Amino acid sequence: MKILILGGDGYLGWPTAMHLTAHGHQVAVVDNYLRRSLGREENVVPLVEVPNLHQRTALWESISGYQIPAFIGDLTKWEFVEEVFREFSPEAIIHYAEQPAAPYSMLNRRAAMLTLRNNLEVTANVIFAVKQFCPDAHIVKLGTMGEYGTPDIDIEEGWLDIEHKGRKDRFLFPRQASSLYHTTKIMDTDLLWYGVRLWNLRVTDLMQGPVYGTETDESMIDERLNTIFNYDEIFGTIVNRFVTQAVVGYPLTVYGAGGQTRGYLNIRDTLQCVHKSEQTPAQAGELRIFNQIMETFSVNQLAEMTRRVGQQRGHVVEIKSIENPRKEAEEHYYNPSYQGLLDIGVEPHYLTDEVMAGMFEMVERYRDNIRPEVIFKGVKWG
Ligand code: USQ
Repeated sequence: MKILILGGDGYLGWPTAMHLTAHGHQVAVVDNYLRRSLGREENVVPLVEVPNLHQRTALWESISGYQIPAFIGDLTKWEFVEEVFREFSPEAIIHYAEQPAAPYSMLNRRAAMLTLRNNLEVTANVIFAVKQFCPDAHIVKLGTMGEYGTPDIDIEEGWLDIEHKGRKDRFLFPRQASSLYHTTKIMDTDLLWYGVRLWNLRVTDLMQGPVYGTETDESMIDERLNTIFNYDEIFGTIVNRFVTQAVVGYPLTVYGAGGQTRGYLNIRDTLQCVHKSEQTPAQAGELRIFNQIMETFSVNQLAEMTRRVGQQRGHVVEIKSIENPRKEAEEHYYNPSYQGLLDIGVEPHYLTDEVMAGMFEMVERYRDNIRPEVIFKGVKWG
């Protein structure tokens, strides 16, 4: 298959590109380095600097023999989108090309507008490009579990059957995000649903939870192939952050009561989920939605686990509840379904003490790079 990966320089995009070529696909990547430049503007850097996309693809080719053409440009610009789709003619598109951080979207009005514009314009351009250049191509889009929020009922996989005044119909599951980033993902889902209804597009929308880790089969070949690992408040996700905090002796930043429960997954499972989705595509005229998580944890459970594993490795780990900078429920019901991806063959990797110890090992190697001042900035939702 010819697969175009949008956002191919990111935390998930680059490992996906290597993984899919290693599984026999012809892959091209597109990126405008937005995430890198926003990080520089906010004065945060990943734990380890990674090579640029041209250097990464050249390195991967020299090691594996697989070529990955890289298009550098901005997918909000239609001329560039046209050029990429004309030149590569994809059969599947994996769309990660978005501003990915909830805290970034809540920094200020400018960051909020950048997130709204970038995410919605890229998604709309992808829909128009598929309609015009490759209407049979399968779009695999990365959404988020945060689209659902934390409702007081079970969360279904994307859809809800409703009976109202004696009649029944099926609707998108109600969505209510907490950050503006998560709100753009809701709007993306709506745009995709529109493209599916109007133009018969085939779409899989993956409602992904927070991802942890960096290690994949391909990155293990050479550490220069590693993906970015952020531990700062803006771009870092909780498990990656807690492990880094434990290594540097920074008290684990539990926001508020710590009962916030989310579905989590190993980065290896992101690759599996995307790969399996692409292998069993949605039908023309179908918006297929999967909840992309493998297990659930509360913030307190993750903090306890980090302390346990950290102490076993000789770190002194303190847990500290701090005032929650976000506006979110700190104790709530949470019961999402997540069967669909298992049904198409995904085999979960769970967050065990051993897996977390592997993350500690990597972070300990780069301990001297950790900058404690970026761990907490206090970006407020209010
Ligand atoms: N949290 C803490 N302490 C911290 C960091 C986070 O208590 O130091 C809490 C947050 O308040 C939240 C939970 O941990 O309740 C998860 O936060 P996160 O920063 O790991 O994840 P989030 O901001 O929700 O966003 C991340 C990814 C995003 C993805 C989303 C999936 O950055 O791209 O869409 O996870 S989900 O959370 O299911 O919406």
